[in-house]
Amino acid sequence: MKVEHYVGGAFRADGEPFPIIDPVDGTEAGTAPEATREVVDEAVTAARGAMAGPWGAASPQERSAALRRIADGIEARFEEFVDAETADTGKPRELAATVDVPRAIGNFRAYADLLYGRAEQAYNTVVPGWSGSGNALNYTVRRPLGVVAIISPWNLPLLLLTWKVAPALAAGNAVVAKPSEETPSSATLLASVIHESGLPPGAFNLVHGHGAGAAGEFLTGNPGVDAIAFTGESATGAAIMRKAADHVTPVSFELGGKNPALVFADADFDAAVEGTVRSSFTHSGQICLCTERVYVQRPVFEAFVAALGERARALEGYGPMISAEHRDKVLSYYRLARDEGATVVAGGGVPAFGDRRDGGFHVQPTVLTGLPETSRAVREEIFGPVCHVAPFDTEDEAVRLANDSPYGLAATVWTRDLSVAHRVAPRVEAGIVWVNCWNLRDLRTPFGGVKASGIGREGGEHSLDFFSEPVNVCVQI
Ligand code: NAD
Ligand code: 6OD
Repeated sequence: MKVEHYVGGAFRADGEPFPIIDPVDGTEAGTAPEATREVVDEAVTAARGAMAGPWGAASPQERSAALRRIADGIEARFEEFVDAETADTGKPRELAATVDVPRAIGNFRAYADLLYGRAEQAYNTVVPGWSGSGNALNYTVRRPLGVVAIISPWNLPLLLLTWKVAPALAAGNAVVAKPSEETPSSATLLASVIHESGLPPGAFNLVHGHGAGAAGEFLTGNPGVDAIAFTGESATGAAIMRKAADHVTPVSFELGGKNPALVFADADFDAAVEGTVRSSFTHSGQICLCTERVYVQRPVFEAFVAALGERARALEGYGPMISAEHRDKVLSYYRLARDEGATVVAGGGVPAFGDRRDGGFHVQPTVLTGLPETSRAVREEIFGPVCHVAPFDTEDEAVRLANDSPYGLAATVWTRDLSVAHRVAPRVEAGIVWVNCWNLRDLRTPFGGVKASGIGREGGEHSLDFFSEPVNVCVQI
């Protein structure tokens, strides 16, 4: 497919082409155009124009209907989206077909539903009351922020882009989106669906290109941008925050993690092992919610390590790292862990397939033990198919180990004891704690991270809160 920008309702491909690499075999699969500062500025101007036109005046019901048309448009081209997502990321087709693309549809429908059913109540609250100098009627309206910049990563390209685009449009904003330079294809298809859906020109714009010193930075530094919603690495979030400070631009950040799993001795053993296989190795560990630190209560520690190692060694059909650079980063952590004294229970290297995949960026699913909590492999986000397993004795120790991290995105707790689950979960410093499950999502619930894992919450009305501004109107009676 042809990867193009989408600005002011028109597709264009100006800018130096850069290669899109197939991570499965390392070959060049196509190119994408690198947006210049002028293209980015034009996209922001187009978005401002849309806010001044019919899109800015659209009612919540009209916006809801628009989101529904976009969801239907993705559904109608389901296989094309699966193809695009699979080609760019190298992830197993089944994953794209059961998670990424359905969730993109779900993201638009969730906000269409939320808007349609609750627009009036949620957006206009009437509070008759008393002010210092006399009777007054106060009411609050929510208005969109204006032009929202959305910058997204490569790991779940369509899911994470639409997770922000849907609520941003629902709240009545115009969007300029920049997907990851590694995975531009599904975003381009989305632009095509949005175009066909009849959304007014400029309400959604798409620019391609790199981040630092390029399209991403041109966008976050543009004074016409009223808010920035970003998903990606914590270090990138810090760089964007510095840029946003110039114009005091509000930010919503979903950042990195080093997520713990706490396995208590009374847990359903097989479910905890299977759950940890999923939470550590789905999409080869390239999901921000993946587990990289596993703490197991001592009576079942040895058995758990053996079972997890066996399952990791038996994994087949897993996808590659996104790029040669990322593969090298993950392998450097495998080496570092060894140097720091780790025991490698499973994996630790590069698989040999004897086919075209040997030119790609695969690494083996890896289970480590024996590292001190101070080691870099235990503290730093690796973002690959790897976890370190360590024992604990008491509930307090488990909580202390889980919280001893600069990150705080997600955690899992495995136990049959409801009292343990309810005592432990709220003490874990994370935006979401899953009990006896992982990545079970209700799109109305708050999603986000604490500490270096993010700023703010997305999901349901939490996203609508970020993407709109309450304005209080006070009428003296
Ligand atoms: P990244 O931070 O390298 O890139 C993300 C996006 O930011 C890309 O579009 C990139 O071009 C852009 N970018 C990079 N530097 C920029 C700059 N200076 N200014 C503006 N834009 C810039 O992240 P990645 O490697 O694409 O994704 C992996 C990371 O994302 C991991 O750390 C992972 O934990 C995190 N992540 C977090 C969540 C979450 O919900 N918390 C979800 C997915 C991924
Ligand atoms: O499920 C979600 O809504 C979400 N934001 C997932 C993030 C996954 C990170 O890679």
